[in-house]
Amino acid sequence: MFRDEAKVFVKAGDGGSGCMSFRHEKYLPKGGPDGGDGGRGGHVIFVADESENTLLTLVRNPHIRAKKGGYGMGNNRTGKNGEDHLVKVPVGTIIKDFETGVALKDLADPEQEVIVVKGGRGGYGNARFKSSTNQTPRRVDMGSAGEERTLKLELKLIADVGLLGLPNAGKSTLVSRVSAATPKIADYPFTTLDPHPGIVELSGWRRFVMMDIPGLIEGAHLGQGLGDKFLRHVERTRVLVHLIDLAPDGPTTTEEQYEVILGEIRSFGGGLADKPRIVVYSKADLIQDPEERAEELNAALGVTGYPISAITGLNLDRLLEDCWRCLKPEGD
Ligand SMILES: Nc1nc2c(ncn2[C@@H]2O[C@H](COP(=O)(O)OP(=O)(O)OP(=O)(O)O)[C@@H](O)[C@H]2O)c(=O)[nH]1
Ligand SMILES: [Mg+2]
Repeated sequence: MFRDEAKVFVKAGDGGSGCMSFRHEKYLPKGGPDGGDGGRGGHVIFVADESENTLLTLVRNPHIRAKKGGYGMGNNRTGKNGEDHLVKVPVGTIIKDFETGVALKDLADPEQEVIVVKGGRGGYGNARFKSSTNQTPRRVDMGSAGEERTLKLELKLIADVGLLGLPNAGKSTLVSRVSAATPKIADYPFTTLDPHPGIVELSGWRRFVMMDIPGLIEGAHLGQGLGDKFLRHVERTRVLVHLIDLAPDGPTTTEEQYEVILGEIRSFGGGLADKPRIVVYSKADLIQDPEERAEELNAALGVTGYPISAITGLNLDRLLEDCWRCLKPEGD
């Protein structure tokens, strides 16, 4: 899990001032005070919205102000309440006080909302100050100031797609090619030591998180290599992409590499082996006829993989669309 962050300043609307007014009518020269109260200032409300998926808009517009309440008016009319300012944030946004770091709200569910700063109360008009001893009060209230504070927003992102493969299979290269992430890439095993997320953006505002993890080797469940603890980072993903090197430079064949990973995810348990898994053959640019080799491998392994290349871009769009389809089975 990693975070998108934003720092925002929010200010609710000030309450409108009360009105000073006396009733004057033809046959009622001293009709008494009739100044209405001011309206309440607008609140700033954050609401979790499923169509939002980034805090970027807030990073770019970090000052949010709600409207002031209207002034009170004569004839005992109350001022209009200031319009509330609704801010849509992605589901999963945690709102914290910037100074103290204390969490105010975790907007975990769609449509959930919270008033982060309250609008000021409208001031009393002079009609409120009328008493038996003061029939002509010349006093009104200003209305109180709207609350203000600085907030820190954090968006929890849970990886949607997890990558699996032996060291050097090309996992980090793939993430760096399809997202803005810049993981370390090198031609030696165990380049990646920690899980590393990348945000993949597709046309039509579609977006998902792809998690790059360290390579697995045979016996990882027994602690070989870097072990298999980091598999818990892909345990909650909805789909796995299994990369198999078409041009392995060690003694293990492509077929054996596939079996090694399968064995390790079975040993890890946690339902990992039953998750939807897309098989791809990486580094297609390094061999002569990758399509033919893919068919051969599919027949031998009983899967429906296809070749990809992070260098030439072969089938990368297809892979991302396949990931998306697995993430959105209802087809929206
Ligand atoms: N020709 C070619 N080389 C690739 C491709 N993808 C990755 N490589 C190379 O393969 C090597 C390993 O790539 P990485 O992306 O670091 O592999 P990894 O799976 O992340 O490896 P670990 O982090 O060690 O588990 C690097 O030298 C890459 O340049 C590809 O599509 N074509
Ligand atoms: Mg890597």
